[in-house]
Amino acid sequence: MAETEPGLDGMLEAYPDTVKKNRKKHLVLKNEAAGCCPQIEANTRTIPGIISQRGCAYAGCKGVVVGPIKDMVTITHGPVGCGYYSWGTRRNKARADETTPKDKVYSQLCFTTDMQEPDIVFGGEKKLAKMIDEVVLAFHPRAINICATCPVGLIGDDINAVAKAAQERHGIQVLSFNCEGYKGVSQSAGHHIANNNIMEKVVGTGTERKPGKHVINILGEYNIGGDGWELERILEDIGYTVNSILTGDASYENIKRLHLADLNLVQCHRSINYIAEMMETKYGMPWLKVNFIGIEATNESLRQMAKCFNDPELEQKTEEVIARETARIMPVIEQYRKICEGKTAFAFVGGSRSHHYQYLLRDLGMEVVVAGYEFAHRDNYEGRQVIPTIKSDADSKNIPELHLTPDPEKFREAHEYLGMTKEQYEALKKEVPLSFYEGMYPSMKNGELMIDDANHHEVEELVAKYHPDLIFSGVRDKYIAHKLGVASKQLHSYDYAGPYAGYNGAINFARDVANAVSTPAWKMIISPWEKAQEKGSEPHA
Ligand code: CFM
Repeated sequence: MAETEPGLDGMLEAYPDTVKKNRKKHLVLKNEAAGCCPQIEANTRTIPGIISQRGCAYAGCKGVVVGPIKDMVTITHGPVGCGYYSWGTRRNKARADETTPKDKVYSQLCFTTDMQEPDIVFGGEKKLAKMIDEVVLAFHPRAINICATCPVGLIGDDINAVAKAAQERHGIQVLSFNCEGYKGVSQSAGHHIANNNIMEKVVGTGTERKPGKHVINILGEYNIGGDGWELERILEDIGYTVNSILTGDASYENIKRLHLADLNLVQCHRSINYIAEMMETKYGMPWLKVNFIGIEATNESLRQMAKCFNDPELEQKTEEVIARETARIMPVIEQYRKICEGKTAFAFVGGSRSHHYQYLLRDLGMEVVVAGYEFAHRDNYEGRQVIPTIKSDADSKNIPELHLTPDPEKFREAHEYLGMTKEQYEALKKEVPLSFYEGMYPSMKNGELMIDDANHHEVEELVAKYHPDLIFSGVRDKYIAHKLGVASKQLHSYDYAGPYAGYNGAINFARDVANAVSTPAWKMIISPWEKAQEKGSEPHA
C-alpha cells in the first residue's frame, strides 16, 4: 500500500503478521499527488484458508474462453462435477445464424466423460476416445475441444495423444487443452492456455474473408446476457461488419478467419490480450482497446474506432448513430439518474468489469470508491506499460509462452489493414491509443481504493468503513453484501438480466441499479457492526 491508512490497517489487524504483510501489498490508495500508480501485487497465490472469489484454470479455459464457441463440442474430461458446475451458469448466449444452423449450436449442452474411480485408477484415455467417437456419431460437429480437469493431470492421461488420434480417425479438428484446475493461481491461467491453443491451431486457417468494407473482430466479449448482440446492432448500423465476437456467440468458422479482418477490438483485456498481441506479431493486425460499458465510454470507443479507418463517411455515420442513440436513451437515463445520483459503489469482479463499469455508474452519477479484481494481473490495474517489468514466478511459468514470428505469407503492415499510408498510421497512433490499455488506476479518483483478490473478511470491514449503497459482486459474496444490508448486483451473470453493454444495455442497467439502491429491504437489515454498536461491544465479537 502506498501510504498507511488507519482504517485499512484496522482491516488487516485480524491477520497474523505474514498474512498482514502479504495482503497489504494487494492494496493501493489512489494518490494523485504521487503521479503514476504504485505497484500492486496481483496474480499471486491466494493465502490458503482465505475464502477467495477466484475460480480455477479449467474454469478460465472451458467456462470462459472455449466453452462458448457455439459450433464446437467441448468435452470436459473429468469427474462429473466439473462439467456440471460449469454448465449454463455463465450466460454466454448463442444462436443459430447464416453459417451455423440450429443443430450445430452446442454451447448450451454439457459433455463430460464422467470419470469414475476405476478411470482414476486405470486411466481415462479409452473412455475419452470412446466419448469422442460417440459425439461425432451423434452430433457431427465441425470440431471438438477437450478440456482437462485436475485428476486428468494427476493420473497422467495423455489427452493430446487421444485428441491427435481422434482427429485422424474422424477428419475434424480435435483440440486438447491442458487446463487442469491447478495449472495457475486462478482462472486467468486457463484464459492463457485457451488463447495459445486457439491461436496456434485455429486462427489463420480460414481462407475467405467475411464480405464487408470495414471488417472487425471483437475480442474478449462473451455475450453475457446478450451484450455482444447489442454491440453488433450498433456497429452494423454504423457500417462495420462484425466477423467474430470472441468468444460470445462465436463460431469456429469465423475464428478460423480472424486474421482476415481489418481491426481487432479488445473489450476484456484480461482474458484475451494474448490473442490480440499474438495476432499483431504474426499477422501485423492492429488492435484497439475499447469499452462499450457506459454511454460516454461507448461514444468514445466508437469515435476512436472510426478514426482508425480513414473514412469520412464512417466518421459521419458514427456521429449520426451516437447522436440518435444518445437522444433516444438520455431522457430515460435522466430519470434513473435522479435516484442514483450521489450514491457510492464497490466493484469486485473478475479481471475487467470492475474498471469498465465505473464509466456506466458515473453516467448515473454514482462513484466506485473501492474497486478490485479477483484474478487480474498488474497491467489491469497499472496499465500495459508495466508488462515488461512483471516478474514471472513458478506459477506463471507453468503456462507455455508461444514465441511467434511474422507469418511469411500472411503478415501485412498495420497501415495496410486500415487502408491508410504509413504516415497516416503514424499520425493515427498519436491520436488513438492502439495496442495499449491504461488499466484501472487512471479512472480512480483521489483517495479511492484498489484491492486485489479481496476476501469476505475484507469486504465486511470495507463495508463497515465506507457504507456503500451498492456492491458489484460474484456469486459467493453477493449474499454477504445482502446480509450486511447493502444492495448487490451479481456482475458476472447480471442476476439473469442484461444486456448491459451499449445504449440499450445502459437503460437496462440504470433501471436495475435504481431498483436495487431504492429497495427498502436493505434499510431493514441490521448489519453486525450496527448490532454490536447497539450492545456497545466490538464489531464481530
Ligand atoms: Fe473478462 Fe469476462 Fe471479466 Fe473474465 Fe470471468 Fe465474466 Fe468476469 Mo465472471 S472474461 S475477466 S473470467 S470480462 S466470467 S465475461 S464476469 S469473472 S470481469
